[in-house]
Amino acid sequence: MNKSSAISERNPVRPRPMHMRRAGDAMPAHTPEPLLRPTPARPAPSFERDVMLGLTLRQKAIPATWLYDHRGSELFEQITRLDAYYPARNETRILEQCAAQIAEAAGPRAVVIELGSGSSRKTRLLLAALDTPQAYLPIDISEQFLAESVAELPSQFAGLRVLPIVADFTRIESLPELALIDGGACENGRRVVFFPGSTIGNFTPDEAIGLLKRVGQAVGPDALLVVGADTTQDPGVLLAAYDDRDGVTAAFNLNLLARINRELGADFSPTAFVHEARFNAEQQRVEMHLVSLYTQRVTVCGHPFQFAMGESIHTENSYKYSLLKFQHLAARAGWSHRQLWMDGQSRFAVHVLESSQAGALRERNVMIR
Ligand code: AVJ
Repeated sequence: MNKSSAISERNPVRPRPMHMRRAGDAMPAHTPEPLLRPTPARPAPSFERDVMLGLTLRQKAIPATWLYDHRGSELFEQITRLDAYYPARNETRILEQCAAQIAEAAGPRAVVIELGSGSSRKTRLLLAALDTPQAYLPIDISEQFLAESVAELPSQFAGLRVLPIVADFTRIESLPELALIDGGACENGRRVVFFPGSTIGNFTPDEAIGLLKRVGQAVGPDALLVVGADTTQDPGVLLAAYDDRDGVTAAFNLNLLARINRELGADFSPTAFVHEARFNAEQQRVEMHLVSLYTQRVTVCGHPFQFAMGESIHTENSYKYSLLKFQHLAARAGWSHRQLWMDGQSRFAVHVLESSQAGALRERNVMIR
């Protein structure tokens, strides 16, 4: 089943495209609601602070979130179309096969919340399979990329409320927007948290447990969590995926230096650093680094930072979880196994979890203003 047929089967009546509309035609009933911006209750994470602090560490390191400015989001989108980048392809295949069963588990009138929605491409598979989904809340850190990505959704899914939220989803516990979906609580079905792409792998296992706990508290009991996790351990496959021959991943990683130069007035030379992907077998993770080709000094926000030849800035971790290891981690965060799918190459897993019984006693943690 291809995406477009899935979409048109579910929504046989589509509004006429813009260019075919006549003056006087009514606007489509649903357009995405305005982007919800950080409120004072949610202090913006600081790029400057993270970079300045990260460059003073013994192993220099910058949190991976900062890779995703508009250009970074575009480059990542290009990565997902590379032959070597199996996670996106394999996960899409899984979702094509299992979306109907996830939809059955979710039931009618679901509210879909996506963590780090990016292009929202995979979400369309889920939305198309769901029985009259009520609302979609994509959370992403890149404002413009988010706006572009969801612009067409309301016309493709009639009756779907689209509420894009510009935020760092790791702070989900302080998203007052979640309270908005309680407006029509009685008509809403289950909350389905969609967390594809193995983004969970960007966190250390302890951070991942903390995040999944906070997600559970934010969405309340009886929610479903659909999460994609890369299970691959073969260094050959991994290194080809994270250091592609076309240099797209290298450009994605190096874009961080261009962003620091632009936004923090730094003088990184883009040719003085190279992208490197390493498989850390002990930690079962792929690491991305930017390696200094020679001894050099770089100025960021007026402060000098020294680099030895071969010294690196660690820019990303991508943990790879066996099925059992991931289920164990999720259980420690209060989520129990419900469904599980893998692709034919056994490289990628889509786990469907539900808030475990104990979770039903947990308090809802939403702010109501
Ligand atoms: C979007 C974080 C899941 O770790 O595979 C792709 C990012 N980095 N190639 C991943 C990424 C290098 C990707 N995630």
